[in-house]
Amino acid sequence: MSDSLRIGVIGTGMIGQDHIRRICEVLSGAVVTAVTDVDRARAEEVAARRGARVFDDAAALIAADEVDAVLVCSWGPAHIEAVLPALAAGKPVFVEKPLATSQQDCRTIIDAEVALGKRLIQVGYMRRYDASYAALKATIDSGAIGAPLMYHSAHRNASVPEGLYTDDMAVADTMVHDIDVARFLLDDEVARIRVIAGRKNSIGGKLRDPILGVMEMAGGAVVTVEVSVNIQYGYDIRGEVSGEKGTAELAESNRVVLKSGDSFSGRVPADWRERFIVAYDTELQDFIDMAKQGRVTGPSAWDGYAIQVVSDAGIEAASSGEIVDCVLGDKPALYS
Ligand code: NAI
Ligand code: ISE
Repeated sequence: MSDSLRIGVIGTGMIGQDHIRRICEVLSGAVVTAVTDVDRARAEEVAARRGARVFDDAAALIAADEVDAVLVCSWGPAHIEAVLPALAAGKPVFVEKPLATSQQDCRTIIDAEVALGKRLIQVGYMRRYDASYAALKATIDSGAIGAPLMYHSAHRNASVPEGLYTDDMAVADTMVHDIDVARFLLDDEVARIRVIAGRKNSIGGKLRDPILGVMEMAGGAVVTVEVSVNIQYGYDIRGEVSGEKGTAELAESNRVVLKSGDSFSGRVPADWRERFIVAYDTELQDFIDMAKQGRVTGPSAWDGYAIQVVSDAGIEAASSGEIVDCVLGDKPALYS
C-alpha cells in the first residue's frame, strides 16, 4: 500500500460528494482514486474535479489495484452489493447507514465478516464521533448521575422532500440514528418498541409526522425518541439521560449565545451536514487511520444489524399500534 490510503467511492450523490470533499480537503492520509455512480455523468463530473478515475460499476471499482479501501454512499438497497465484494476482496469498507435494508441482508454481511475472521466494515453512524455525545457517554460512564434510567431523544429536521420522504423513513432513515445512540449511551440492546403518532403537523401534508418511539432496553431503561421532519426552524438534536441521582443532557451546539435588547439567541443548524460536520470528519479520519493498519474499529456490522432489527420492529409498531419485540439472536464473538 502507498503512503496514502487509496479510496474508491461508490455513489457520488449528496453525502458521497461531501465525504469526497472532506477526504480531499480536510482529512489526512487518504486520496480518492476511483468513483462510480449509476448516474455516469455525475460520477464523471466529480472525478474530473478530483482527479479520480471513473469505473463502470461497483464490482470493477472494488477489484481495481488502485483501490485500497471502499466508501459506499449509494442508496441503502444497493449497499449489500458493494459491501460483500469489498469483504471478499479483503478491502476495508465504510458503508453509509443503513448497513443494508433487511435483517437477512445484514445477517448475510455479518456471516461473511465472521467467516473472514476480522472486522473490515464500519457503518456511518457518525453521532458516536460527535464531541457532545461522547461527553454525554463519558458522564454516564463516570457514575455522576448514577445508573441511567431513561434517555429522551429529539431528532428534528427542518423539512424533507415532499413526495420522496415516506412514513416508514421516519424510522428507517431518521430514527435509526437515535436507536444507535440509545444503544451506545446505555451500552444495551433494545428489547421492544412502540411508536405513537398523535396530532399531525399539517405542514407535512399526508405524512405521519411527528412520531414518538418508546423503547425498552433489555436492562429495563426506557428510551423516548421524537422524530419530527417538518419543524421548519432548523435541525434540532436533543438528548437527555435521567439517572438515579442526576441528569445529563447535550448542550446546545451553537458556540455563541447572543444577548441583545431584552432577549438572547443562538444559531440552530440548517441540517445534519452543519450539525455533525466535525463528527463526519472524525469518523472518516478514524476509518482511514484504522484501514491503513488493515483493520476497522468504528460502528460495526453488528450495530448495523441490531439497528435494522429495531427499525423493522418500529415500522411494524407504527402501523399496528402494538408493542413489537426486537429479537437479535446470538452476537458473534467478533463483535464483543
Ligand atoms: P443521493 O441520492 O444524493 O446519492 C446517492 C447516489 O448513489 C446517487 O448519485 C445515485 O445515482 C447513486 N447510486 C444509487 N445506486 C447505485 C449503485 N448501485 N451504484 C452506484 N451508485 C449508485 O443520496 P444521499 O443523501 O447521498 O444518501 C446516500 C446514503 O447516505 C444513504 O444510504 C443515506 O441513508 C446515507 N446518508 C447518511 C447520512 C448520515 O447522517 N450518516 C446523511 C445523509 C445520507
Ligand atoms: C438523513 O438520511 C440522515 O441520515 C440524517 O443524519 C438524519 O438527520 C436525517 O433525518 C436523514 O434523512
